[in-house]
Amino acid sequence: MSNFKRYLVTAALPYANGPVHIGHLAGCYLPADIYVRYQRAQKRDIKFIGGSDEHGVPITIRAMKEGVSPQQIVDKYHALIKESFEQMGISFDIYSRTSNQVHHETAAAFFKKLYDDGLFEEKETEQFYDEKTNTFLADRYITGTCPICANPNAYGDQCERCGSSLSPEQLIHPRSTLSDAVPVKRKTKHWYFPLQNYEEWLKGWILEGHTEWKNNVYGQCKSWLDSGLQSRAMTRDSSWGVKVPLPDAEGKVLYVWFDAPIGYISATKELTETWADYWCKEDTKLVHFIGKDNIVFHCIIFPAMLQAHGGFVLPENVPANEFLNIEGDKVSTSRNWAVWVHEYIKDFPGCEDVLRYVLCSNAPETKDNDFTWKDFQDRNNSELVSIFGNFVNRAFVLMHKLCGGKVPPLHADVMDDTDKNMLAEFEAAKNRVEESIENFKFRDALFEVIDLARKGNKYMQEKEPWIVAKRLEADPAVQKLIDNCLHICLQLTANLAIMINPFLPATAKKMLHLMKVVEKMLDWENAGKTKLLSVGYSLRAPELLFRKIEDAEIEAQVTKLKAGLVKPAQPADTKTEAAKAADAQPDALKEQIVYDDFAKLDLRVGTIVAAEKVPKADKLLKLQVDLGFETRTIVSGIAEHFQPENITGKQVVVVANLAPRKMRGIESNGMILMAEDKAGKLHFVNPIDAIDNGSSVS
Ligand code: B3M
Ligand code: ZN
Repeated sequence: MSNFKRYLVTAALPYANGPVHIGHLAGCYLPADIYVRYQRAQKRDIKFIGGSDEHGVPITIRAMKEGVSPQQIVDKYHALIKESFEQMGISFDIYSRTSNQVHHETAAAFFKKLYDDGLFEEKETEQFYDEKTNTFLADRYITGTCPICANPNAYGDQCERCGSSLSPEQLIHPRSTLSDAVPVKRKTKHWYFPLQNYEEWLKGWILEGHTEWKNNVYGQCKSWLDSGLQSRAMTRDSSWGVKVPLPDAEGKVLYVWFDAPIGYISATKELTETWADYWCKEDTKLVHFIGKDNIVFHCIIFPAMLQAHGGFVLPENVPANEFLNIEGDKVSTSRNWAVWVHEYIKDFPGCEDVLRYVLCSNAPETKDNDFTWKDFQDRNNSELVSIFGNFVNRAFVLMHKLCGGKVPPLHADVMDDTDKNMLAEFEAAKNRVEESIENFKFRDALFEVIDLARKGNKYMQEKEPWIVAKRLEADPAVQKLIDNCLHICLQLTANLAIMINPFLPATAKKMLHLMKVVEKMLDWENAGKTKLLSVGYSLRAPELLFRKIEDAEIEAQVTKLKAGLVKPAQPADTKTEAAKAADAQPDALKEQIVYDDFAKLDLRVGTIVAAEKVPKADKLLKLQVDLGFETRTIVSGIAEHFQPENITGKQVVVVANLAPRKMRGIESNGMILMAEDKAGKLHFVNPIDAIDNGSSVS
């Protein structure tokens, strides 16, 4: 069906600075594993590559905070993450780490080749430096008072209170988050990769060549490419990472996003001597599974690096997922709002497949989705237990009761349309599952498998072999009807095992055990077949595949989640009762104003007529807003919440008399009003009915 001879599948390398949570699983590891297990069952030549990302600022910061070395941090979390993946059945062919020797050599050689080919620009710039800890500070690691709203805890790149996008220079009383020192400016030299030189090539390769990529992925690539690419520094000042392999580069390491994707290549080298077949031969299908925050790195930067280096295949697809929220709120590791995989495994031993099931059937494939414990319970109890598990269990119980514990024969002379239709469903379901998996639609694929079990239940209900059995004494010939029903139900059970295997591998194993067949039966070529279990073969006594999940277990999880939530740091408890009561309000109100203060604002309705990303600013969109009497350029800090293409045509409320302000070199003339919900998500504030642009709001 495809021209590819071999598959190379990667799943994003998680930073080894903390455990993995279920959002990680749903975002990329589970879909990758399903895809790989399916391809293995298809007998395709495939390698599944994973590993820990052990470099970069997140690791060094964590180490500094815990007062240990970066090596101690990565050793601890690499082991923990690896174990969580194993227990969840994520079946990597190798789970490596970027602190390995092979990786250091591979990444350094990659850099050196680009350097020797003259593909980097060398630039000296001034950057903020913390003299206490001897570190250059990324913008995020500088805080200070916001010049716009006086928030004392604004970051060097953004004020989270007023949403302004800032540069560290603008902060009043800047401090290093590492030591509280006042940062100073220092000159430093770095090597930049001129992405703009690959822009035309990338446009052709992605925008014209890969229109089949998922909308969320294609859309993000398009908006990056449309707003123009720029040079990016590929080195950093740090002692932790892959050393820059040049003589005059003391204290410099490769930028973590330069070295990490090369980690896929290094890990393949570690795995097999034939690594170059996978990485360099055109008939390899390379697929990167990632979360949406990694799209630009895997679709634009890494491919440009591979192209610049030459000799490597490019990703054929990058099926990135969106995010999974928890109980209506964004996952936040700093607030500890997350369901940690290693804790789930402890709390629900033997229920790994249940989590796989829930995360796949609710996967954020096209938009952000929500995980709730209630939904987890419902899907387990009403789908896994009541549909899938129940069907298999009934088939086994009845076969023991009515057919002597053996696979009964199929009697062609008494087959009716219901039997024939049921048998025809095997192949039809298999085709649908196959098609969905090949197209990275894992939710649909899983739904088809459950639906097949649902049809099995319906079929059994229609045939009612337990009722037919009551006529046996009077009419022994009805045994044939009973045989046919259970023969078909057992063959269906075998099919369900094959089709559920990529999704719920432990469940498929249990089913093999019940049917006393070998693992070979799970080969995909057997899916759709109607004679998998031989007539007369005796099968084991029934055992339940899934257990019910009780209300109390769910309540305990919700309580644990809420209790673990880390509240933003509060000063020592010296507050009056009144102040405490005020704190209990969702957001303390600002100081009182008089009407004249309000009347100074000129609020107008406008329509966004164009929107694009601001290059090099993750948070900013440049908007053109039609105010009726004129169209204005407004720069707004909403890029992490909205895609440009989704907001044109929207009406908004604009503060129309705000003094102009330059952001990233663009003059912004006004501000649009947004509402922020508890989860930190932004929503437009606009008139309920479309009205004329320029209408005033008061
Ligand atoms: N470690 C970012 C992340 O965990 C990064 C992925 C690297 S993939 C090469 O989201
Ligand atoms: Zn502010």
